[in-house]
Formats: sequence, structure tokens, C-alpha cells
Amino acid sequence: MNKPKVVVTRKWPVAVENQLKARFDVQLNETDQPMSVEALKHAMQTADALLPTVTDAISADVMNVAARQVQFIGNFGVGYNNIDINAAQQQGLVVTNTPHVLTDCTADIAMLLLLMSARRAAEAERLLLSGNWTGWGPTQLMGQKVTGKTLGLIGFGRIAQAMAKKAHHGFGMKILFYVPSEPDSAIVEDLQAVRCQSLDELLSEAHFVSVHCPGGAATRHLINEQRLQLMRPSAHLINTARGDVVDSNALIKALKAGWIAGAGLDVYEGEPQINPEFLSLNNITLLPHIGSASEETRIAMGERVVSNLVAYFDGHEPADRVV
Ligand code: 8YV
Repeated sequence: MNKPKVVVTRKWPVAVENQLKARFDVQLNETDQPMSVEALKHAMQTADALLPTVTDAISADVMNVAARQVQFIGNFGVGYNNIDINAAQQQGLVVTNTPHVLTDCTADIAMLLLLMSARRAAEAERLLLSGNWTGWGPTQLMGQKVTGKTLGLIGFGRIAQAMAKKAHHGFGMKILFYVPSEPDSAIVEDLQAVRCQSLDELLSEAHFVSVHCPGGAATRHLINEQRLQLMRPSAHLINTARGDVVDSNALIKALKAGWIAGAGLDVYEGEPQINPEFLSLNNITLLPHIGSASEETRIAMGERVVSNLVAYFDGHEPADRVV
């Protein structure tokens, strides 16, 4: 039997590309340039499986090609708001993602941003790099202490819980969270976490607010001007989830006006285009979507896609099936 044809849209770690080569008739992307809509549509018509990332918009238009051959979409990432899931379901496509393996690394980046923002580390580094540092000063670059403060988590899934563990057990932080459905009581107990009745309550109480809900229409601009005004003037907003959850213009206004003290971002509305005003602010820490970017995690994400792919073509239910 012919090997299934698989198209990988971006460059993956070599170790997992080799696993794909061993089992499938695979088309890799050595250039690592995101594929055009036309190239994605062509792949839909000529391959059996497509393996996209957050940078590929798999819209209804891309899926609705004439004589589509692709039956399986294995997303390299846990978030899948780059895929029109309703359209995929309607078309009978199988879609999988890569949960669990990136939980700790993404939570680490959220903690890194929290610490950097609190202690003004990006601003401090910029001072040093500019050559303008004149030496130690008793009131220089005073930030906020992290230990013992309150962390408010928007969403309480795997990544939020991993961050809460690090923050509570490592930094003695009090944990608040806001989530629509009741979470596992053992985790809540272990973290001595408090579930807020409303998002507004969480925003007004927390010293640090970290976003961990999915992106997409339901959460677009959840953090808007009015909600930013509820936060403490000494508070910091951290976003490692999806850029569109936070209204960029409102955040810029809040940082300029001092409604909040700082922000740490790993994700952006319309990335890789970034609102240029972010670049001119001093009270912000900016990372280029590196939440899961450790060697171990990126290999594990690829392996997770491979095992879902193998299960699917062997006639089994893939472990990480989304639809
Ligand atoms: C990934 C992420 O790197 O998995 C996710 O949802 O945001 C990132 O950690 C990216 O999505 C890869 O497609």
C-alpha cells in the first residue's frame, strides 16, 4: 500500500521530521516560509494529511476546495483558533492538537514575564544596552515584590494550573481564578486557590493578572478599556494565551495613563504585526510568541502530532482529537 502523503507547513525539529519521513510520503518546508493560501489549497487537493501551525489560517475557504483529498489536520500546537473548527466538522475532517506537552514551558514563560514585568527587567536591560547606565542608585528601577502577592488567572486549564503551582509553591503567591466551569477540587485545595464569582472581581483584587483562556470570537477583547480600569494601578497584565483576548489599543492607553503598572506579552493581535506603540513603551516586556519554544517541548509537540497521525492512518481514534 502507498504511504499516506503528508504536508508539513513549516520547518519542524529534525528529529520529528525524520520520524515523519520514516512512515509517510512527506513534503517538508525547508524554507520555513509560511505557505500561501494557494499552496495550502493545493495541499488540500493533493495530500492525505496537513500539519499546520498557528501561522496557517485553515479557513473554510481553504477546506472547501474542489476534490479535497486531505482527511486529517494535525495541528502543531495546543491552541487551534487558526483552524475554522465548525467548517472542519461540517466537512467531516479529523482535527487533532498537542495538549499536555507544552504546559510547563508555557507556564514558565508566563512566570518569566510576570517576574520581568514586576521587576522592570526589560526596561533595566534597555538602560544597560543603551550605554546610559550611570551606576547603582537607591531609588533606581524600583519595581514590585512578587513573593506573597496575589495572582489572578483568567481561565484555569492546564497552563493556568501549572503557573499557579509555580507561583503558589515557589513564590508563596495567593491564587485567584475565574473560569466558567467548576474545576477539580483537589487542585483548588492544593493551591488554596479562590474561585472569583466574576472576572471584574478578579481584576480588581489581583496584583498580577495572567490570561489563559482560548482565543477566538468568544473571548475577543475580553480585556478591554473598562476592565483595565478595574485593575490596581500597581498591577501587571501577562498574556501568553492569544493576542486577540486583549484589546491592544486599550492596553496601550492603560500603560500610558498609569491605570496599570506594566504588561508582559508573548502573543499579539494580528501577529507578527505588532502595534508600533507597544515598541515605544517602557513599562512593557515583549516576547515573540516563544511560550512552547524549548527543544524538548517542540520535539514532544511534533511527536504528539506523529502519534495522532499514525493512529488515524492505522484506523484508530487519535488521542488528541478535537473534532
Ligand atoms: C505554539 C501555542 O508554539 O500551542 C499553542 O497554542 O501558542 C504555541 O505554544 C504554536 O501554537 C505552534 O503552532
